[in-house]
Amino acid sequence: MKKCFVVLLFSLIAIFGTGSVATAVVYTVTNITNNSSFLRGAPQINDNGYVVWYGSGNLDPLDTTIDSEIFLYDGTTTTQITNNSYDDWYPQINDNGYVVWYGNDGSDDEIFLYDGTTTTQLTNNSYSDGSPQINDNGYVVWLSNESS
Ligand SMILES: [Ca+2]
Ligand SMILES: [Ca+2]
Ligand SMILES: [Ca+2]
Repeated sequence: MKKCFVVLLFSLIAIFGTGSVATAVVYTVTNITNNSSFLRGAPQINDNGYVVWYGSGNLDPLDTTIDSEIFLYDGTTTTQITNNSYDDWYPQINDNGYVVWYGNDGSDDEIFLYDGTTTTQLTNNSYSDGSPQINDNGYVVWLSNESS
């Protein structure tokens, strides 16, 4: 058995090592957004194909008073996670579908967490919080500026 494995391994190395096997790469392009909003960006994707980004719920490209919201695409459906009158920015998603981002509470930025059902505000202070990251165990890190 061990012998067979070794033979197979070397065979694979021989095949791929020489680059003699032509492989056809097939791409499928899916257009997740289809609107005229100028305010959208920072898409992130997890290992399950879920995508998050920030964008505007207001589709008027000339309206500069609009604020940004957080969107989640699960491979089939797009869900707007936030719906408020303040800016929400730069979401990050882990492989469990948890999303973190920072948003303004009216005076400064705070960190928010969406667990697939509920949104929880992780910070509540008077200084700036931003750049959150979440790992697959649910740990969140972010940058705080207590002097701002
Ligand atoms: Ca918003
Ligand atoms: Ca804050
Ligand atoms: Ca605050």
